[in-house]
Amino acid sequence: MLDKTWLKSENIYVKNIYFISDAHLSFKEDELETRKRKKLLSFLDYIKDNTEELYILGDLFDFWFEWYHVIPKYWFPILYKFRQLVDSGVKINFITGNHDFYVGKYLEEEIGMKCYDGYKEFDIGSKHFFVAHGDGYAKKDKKYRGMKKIIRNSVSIFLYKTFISADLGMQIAKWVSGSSRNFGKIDKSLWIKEYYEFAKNKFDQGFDYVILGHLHCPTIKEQDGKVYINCGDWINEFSYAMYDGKDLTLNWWKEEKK
Ligand SMILES: [Mn+2]
Repeated sequence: MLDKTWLKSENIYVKNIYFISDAHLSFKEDELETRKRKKLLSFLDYIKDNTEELYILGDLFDFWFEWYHVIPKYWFPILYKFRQLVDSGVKINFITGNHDFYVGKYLEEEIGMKCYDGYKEFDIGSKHFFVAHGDGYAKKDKKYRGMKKIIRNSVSIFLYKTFISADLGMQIAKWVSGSSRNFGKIDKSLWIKEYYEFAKNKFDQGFDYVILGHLHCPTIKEQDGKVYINCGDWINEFSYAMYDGKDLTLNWWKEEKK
């Protein structure tokens, strides 16, 4: 394992850590979806051997819901790739977003991801990280926060799992989802400001790096050595954040890298 690690800074050994968000893997099998999945697979292949950890900051799926015995069938090649990464020693952390509707045990038990609801705080060397999807952080998103409480409570989930068959449940999801592609195109300048305010607030609390998603707008802001990044998306941008043990950077995936 040692040959894969490099001495970077502060005398600690670190491999690159990658952060992505908002792939919104959908049920559609059209050209855009095919391209998206292909790009994501090539990215995962690329990072397989030079990363220690991958953070998925939410909205990996347009809709994910697990029944007691059934999971959605659409994204097997990607789930399999995640499993290969885990088997080769990459830690995958999945902080769920508003579209990853109900993440049960499957992704942890069968794929080996670690799933978190909300946010995660952690340290690498002397650096404090705060990462989250970020839904509900903007003022305009408040209405949604109230709705989330109702939809996502354990009683609603129990009822959905028990009384709605998987096929009907996925059909309902198909009817109601599909807005995410346009979400990437609406004007979110106010949201971007509010997210940066949120990050600055976290800087004041002592965090060095704040990484969020949800906005589909790749953004990087630096303030006195502290960095806020919005990961963008894997629909139009194919952007990701990377920490190499020294710097946190925002990058765009170009398949040629392979
Ligand atoms: Mn989102």
